[in-house]
Amino acid sequence: MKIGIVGLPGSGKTTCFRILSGQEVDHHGPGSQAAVVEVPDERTERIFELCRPQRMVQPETTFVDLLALRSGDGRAAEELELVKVAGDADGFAIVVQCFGELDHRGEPLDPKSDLETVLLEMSLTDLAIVERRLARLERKRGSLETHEQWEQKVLCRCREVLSGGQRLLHEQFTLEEDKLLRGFSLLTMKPLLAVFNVAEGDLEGTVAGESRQFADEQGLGQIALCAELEAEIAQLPADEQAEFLADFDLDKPGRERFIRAAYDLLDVITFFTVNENEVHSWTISGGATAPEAAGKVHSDMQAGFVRAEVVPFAALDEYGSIAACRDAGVMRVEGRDYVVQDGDILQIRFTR
Ligand SMILES: Nc1nc2c(ncn2[C@@H]2O[C@H](COP(=O)(O)OP(=O)(O)OP(=O)(O)O)[C@@H](O)[C@H]2O)c(=O)[nH]1
Ligand SMILES: [Mg+2]
Repeated sequence: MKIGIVGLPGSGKTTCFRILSGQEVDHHGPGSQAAVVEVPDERTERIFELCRPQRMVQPETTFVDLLALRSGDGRAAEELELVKVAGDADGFAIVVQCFGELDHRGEPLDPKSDLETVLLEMSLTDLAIVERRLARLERKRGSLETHEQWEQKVLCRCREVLSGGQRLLHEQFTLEEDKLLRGFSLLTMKPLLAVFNVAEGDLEGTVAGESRQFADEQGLGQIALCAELEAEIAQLPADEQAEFLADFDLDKPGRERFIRAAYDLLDVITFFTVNENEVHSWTISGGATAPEAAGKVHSDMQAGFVRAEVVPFAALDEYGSIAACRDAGVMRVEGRDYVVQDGDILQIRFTR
């Protein structure tokens, strides 16, 4: 999974990246940087404890600290950079400045307008991509093949949506159209998480008020956190971290809340496999079937899928071992159509 971090200059992108990656970075120059982050799942540790395999593998997510989006001048180069690095992202986190009095231009803080600007910039970036392609097709007018005529129609529809400042995510496309558009790595086809970066004294995000409502209306996921405070807490030894979090009435570190929100946004669920060697936790899109989950582990397992033996995490937690679950009759045998549930422990049976 890959999430791009975007936002206006000085909104706190790099600070968020530091919380997520645990890396000490100073990122003001051109270019972007990525960190692969191991995503904590307490259940993996519990399974490890109960089943005692040799090792534990947690899923990973890549976060990319991208360039600041700027409106107007100088956009073209940044656009290209953004599409190049972020084209294959599964979603974006938009960091919105809600701390301090003034924004990066020295104007009074206006989170709603900042968020609008970022959304607009993303639509305009897509619009430029669509128009470039349309112009190329237009040049061939008269000699367009049937599939190009179809493409032209699809792109004209996109142009209409985008020039109205809307995103493509909420448009209904057929599978074929969707496949075509994916090839363009359009930014507005991906889900968005608004990260309201609030001041230490405003953890409820009152300053973000209007912009939160706007994010809701736009169908964005959202969280509020104080990036600077979280970054400081993240530097502390583990036992002191808990104390600090409690002091600020935060039940979980920002890193975990951020990642959780991103997973919810992307509709990602976690399933587990366990044998004597390892417990492995995997992420997959919500709605995926058992053979698709098997394919995550190994393509042979998907091709030769026979059945899955399923133990929900809660059952293992209660009965203490897979064998005990089987004896208690809480292990289920599921076929090809089974939709994997968050927390399932799967044993895939397959033929080679
Ligand atoms: N008070 C306060 N300051 C913050 C917070 N988050 C970030 N800052 C400060 O805001 C400044 C910009 O933060 P960065 O994380 O570098 O922002 P950025 O979006 O990466 O900035 P550019 O890459 O230059 O666009 C830094 O001086 C941070 O210390 C916050 O939650 N509260
Ligand atoms: Mg930065």
